[in-house]
Order: sequence, then structure tokens, then C-alpha cells
Amino acid sequence: MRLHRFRWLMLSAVVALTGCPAVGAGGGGPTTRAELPHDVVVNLFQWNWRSVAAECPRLAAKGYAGVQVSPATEHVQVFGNPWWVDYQPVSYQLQSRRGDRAAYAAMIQACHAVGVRIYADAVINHMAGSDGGRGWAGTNWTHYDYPGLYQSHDFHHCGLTGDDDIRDYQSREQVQRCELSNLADLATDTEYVQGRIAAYLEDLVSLGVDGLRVDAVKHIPAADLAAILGRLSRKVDIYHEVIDKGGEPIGMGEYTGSGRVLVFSYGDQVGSAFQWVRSPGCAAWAAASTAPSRGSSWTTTTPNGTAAPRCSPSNNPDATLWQRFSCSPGPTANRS
Ligand SMILES: [Ca+2]
Repeated sequence: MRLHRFRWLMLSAVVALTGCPAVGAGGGGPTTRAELPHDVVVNLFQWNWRSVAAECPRLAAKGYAGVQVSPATEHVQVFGNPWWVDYQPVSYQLQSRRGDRAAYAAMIQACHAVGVRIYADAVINHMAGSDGGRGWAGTNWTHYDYPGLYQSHDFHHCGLTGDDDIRDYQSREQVQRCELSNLADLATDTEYVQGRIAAYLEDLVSLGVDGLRVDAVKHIPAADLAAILGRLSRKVDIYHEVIDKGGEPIGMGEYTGSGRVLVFSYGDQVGSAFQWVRSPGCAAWAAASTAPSRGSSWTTTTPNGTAAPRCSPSNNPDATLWQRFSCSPGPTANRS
């Protein structure tokens, strides 16, 4: 993904919607669809492999370049199947709620056949977060014992916080060696663990994935990550989840040596772009017209185009984007 390109598109959308200049939009950039980079990736979070395969032709027709899919490994089983089970692996077998190994491979082939790339979500910082159970593919595991894969000595037992959970995000050692919400933290600094993780990633690469979204990277020392990824036999696109919005000792810049990083401050930056409303010309527009719509949940125009709420910008600089408007809903405005 080229995030700066996507940002440009978002800012352009603001201009098109309002006619007011977006902060930092600047000039240049593509002006026609043909000029746009073919690099937009959609995250089909929680979709099963068969459904992703079926969707790829439609994505290709719309110009999408790739799909990020959910983690593929065997995971914990929890009543109700909450989303986070995918992020608690118990083995590196490619058999999950989303489908088995054959379905995963078929998905990659189907998407490649129409020119859509597949990006795998790789969970490598940790294993499960509870005492034990039976995994989706039948593996009987306990918190620090995953048969044939990891034993207790393959995990960090940081000994820094009583229960070994991360308490202080100002402590690099806690963040990277203690447990994230009780998730058994792999000793990624050891040769053995690095080898097993690399073998898992190599398996995904051998099936044809085009890239890896690496989960929970802030919790893995950059040197460990580089050592693991350096073992891959083929170069693939790598992008790291590093939740860095400032104020912590571990920053996303530490990880750019082994891949790109997901910029979690991006949303804040987009929000800041909307501050156009505080400029004199656009403030007048906002006061005299309608508030910007907030997706489908905040509709400010009525079916017949009358009785829209009157909105004006707030002068409170600490307010969130949507709090920056003081609105009096019209009598037939639809707010849900
Ligand atoms: Ca860790």
C-alpha cells in the first residue's frame, strides 16, 4: 500500500465534497482513474477463504490490487467465536475457522488468476492467552505447551509485573518481554523460536502469498523481527502493525528496516485535514449550510432537501472532529 497516495485521495474527496481547500492537499497528483496507482488493498477481515476466492473477480473488476485476509493458523476455540480467536494461535497448521490449507491455497490461486494479491496476517509475537484447551484443528494445548512446537522454555516469563502481564507501556522491556493481555509471549530472541516462526511464514510464502501483515510488532524487538524475516526464501511485501501514536519509547521508525509500517496516526491526520471548517470561507459555508454527513448514521439532509439542521463550527480546539460542530437538528433530520 502507498499510504501517501491514499491520503491524497482522501483529501481530494474533501475538496470535491465541499469546494473548500483541504489543509495540506497541495497540487499535483493523478486526475483520472487511469492515472491512479493500482495498489489499494481491502481488508476482508474474518471472511472465510472460499468467500474471499469468490469475491476476487469482483474486486479485480473494481480495480483493487489485493486483499488482506485473517490469520490462517489453528487457533483457540471459544464459545461464540469472538473475532480475537484468530489472534491466538495454538499451532501453525493452516486450519482455522476460515478454512483449511487446501482452501487457503485455492483462494490464493483464484485471486491471482484475476490479478488480485493476497496478504496474510501473521501472528508471531505470542500464542494463546488462557490456561488450555483444544484447538480448532484438534491440538490439545496449555498456556505454555503446544505439542511438537513450543514448550515453557520457548516463552518469555518476564518476571517484572507479578502476573507477567504488561503494565507500563513506558517500559520497553515490559512491552516486548511481558504478556499482552496474558498472551503467552514467545522468546523471539532464541534461535529455535525464530526458526519455527520463519518456517510458518515460509509455509505461507510457499503457497503464494504476496505479502505479510505482521501482528503486534511493537511487542517484538526489531532485531528479532529482522532475524526472522531474513530467513524467508523469497522477498514479499511486509508491513508491520506498530501502534505508535507518540509518547512511548518504542516507535514505528525502529521497524522500517524490515518492512513498511502501518501508521496509526493516519486517522488523526485525516481528521486534522477536516479543520478547513475553521478557515473563514469554509466556516461561513458550514454556518450557512449543513454539517458534513457522517456516513449513514448522521444524515443532515431530509428526503425533500428541506429542514436540514443548522450547524456551525465550535471554537474548542480540543474537541474531536465531530464535536467541532454545534448543530440544531432540523425537524425531520434523520439521526440514528
Ligand atoms: Ca514479545
